[in-house]
Amino acid sequence: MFRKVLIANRGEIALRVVRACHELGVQAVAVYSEADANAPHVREADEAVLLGPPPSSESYLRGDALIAAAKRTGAEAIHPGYGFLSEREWFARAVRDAGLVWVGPPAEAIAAMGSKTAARELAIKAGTPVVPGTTTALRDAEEAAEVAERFGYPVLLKAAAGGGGKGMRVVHQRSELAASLQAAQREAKNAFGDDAVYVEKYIVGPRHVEIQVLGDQHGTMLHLGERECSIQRRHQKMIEEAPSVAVTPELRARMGAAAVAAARAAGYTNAGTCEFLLDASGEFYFLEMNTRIQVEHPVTELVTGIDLVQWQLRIASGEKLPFAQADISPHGWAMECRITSEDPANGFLPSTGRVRYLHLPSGPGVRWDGGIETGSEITLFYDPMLAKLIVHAPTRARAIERMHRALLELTIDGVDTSRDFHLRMMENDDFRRGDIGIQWLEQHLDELLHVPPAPGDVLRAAITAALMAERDRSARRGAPPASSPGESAPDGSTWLRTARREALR
Ligand code: MV4
Repeated sequence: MFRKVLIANRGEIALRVVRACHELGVQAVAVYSEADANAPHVREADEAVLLGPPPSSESYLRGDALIAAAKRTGAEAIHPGYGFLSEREWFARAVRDAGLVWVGPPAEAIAAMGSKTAARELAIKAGTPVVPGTTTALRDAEEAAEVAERFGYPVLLKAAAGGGGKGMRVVHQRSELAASLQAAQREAKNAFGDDAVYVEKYIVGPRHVEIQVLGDQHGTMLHLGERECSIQRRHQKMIEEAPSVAVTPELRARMGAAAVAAARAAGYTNAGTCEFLLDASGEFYFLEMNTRIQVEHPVTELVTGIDLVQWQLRIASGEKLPFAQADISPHGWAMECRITSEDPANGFLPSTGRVRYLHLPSGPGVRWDGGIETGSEITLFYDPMLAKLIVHAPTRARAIERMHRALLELTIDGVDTSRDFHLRMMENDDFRRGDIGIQWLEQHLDELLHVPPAPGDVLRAAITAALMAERDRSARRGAPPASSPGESAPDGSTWLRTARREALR
């Protein structure tokens, strides 16, 4: 195992990697920008190196500074986390060329999966089902029309260099094709510097189900089952769970084998994820491979009992996986809510400010992977995800109840967050039935959004809550209650429960 590892990231994932390092007896070197000098990931690490000013381009994206910091501190390996430089082939290569170990897949595997058309070709060769479509760039609208005719409308135009939804255009009929192709090519050129666009059959109303894979450098490649990630908005996932209500053990085995085959074909090692669309008839189609540890990895950890970040480090240091596919079976149900500094009631507008007070949920089956604390300054420099609240329970229904309970315990004062949105999700009938697809959230946003109470209502509720808290406080002192209204908090009043807890603090 390494003696020292540099973590080229910030926030909750940097802290997650620090923890894995410490459990393995490895020293952790943090890096930070001027905005993060007091961040928890810096404090929890064994040492830390300042990269530069707050903008990512001058700090966390500076490959040269990261490699120099690793060299200077004597770190033997770099863990990139997710985002930032985690999927840049050039950085994985530069780390290797500097004589350091990259805690991730080989640069060649990142490159192979980086082009969506190359990834499709690879998957096809491996026998992994892909969405019907082409694997080469369209020459013109004539060719696009020919292909569309062959697969039938609607079709989806996609950027070859894309991913994450940029440069995509749905086309419903021939007459729209030429204009949509032009628009997609322009968008692709702007976003990726490459105007290559190809065409796929458009799958209507599918789920997003992804398979976690884990491979060592000795030829073992396993899958760790699926995550259901359909609750997303504008390609930002909000809730993930494992397993998926739509996946039977038989389907899991087939999707798992398909993911393992694609990963093997790419020469993949370490942790990775194959994204699939799963349609209503149970057909699944490979979309792309994420060549990094993902935000939602904890739900897989909770149902499999396998520490993915520890295994990333073990695999990178040359260890062999000691378990086989037959040893892996999901137990119970795990669910994750992404707690972001966005105001759902305001179109998910990013919110900034200082975290004035933070009360974290705990108790049975609750895990908090966070990167904030009381006093943290939330800026617009970085991703709005503050933390992940993750629960594990025997069944999906109990996981939802547990998540609801944990969300009620959570208080974040000072910035607007997605917490209330998640409470409404846990109460939603479609969600509780598992009756959801990738379009569900955007179609149901209005009914989920918190309607702000009238100003008078807020004042009345605050006075009532304060009086009830005062009564409780008097009771604790053994004094007679100030008044004896005899009433208790209305059933399930989160307002009163929170006010009471805060007043008694
Ligand atoms: C699709 C699709 C429907 N049909 N491809 C979105 C981002 C990129 N990973 C691929 N995406 C999609 N590809 C075909 N042929 C629908 C999506 C899609 C989507 C996929 C996964 C999760 C969320 C999504 C939201 C909108 C569209």
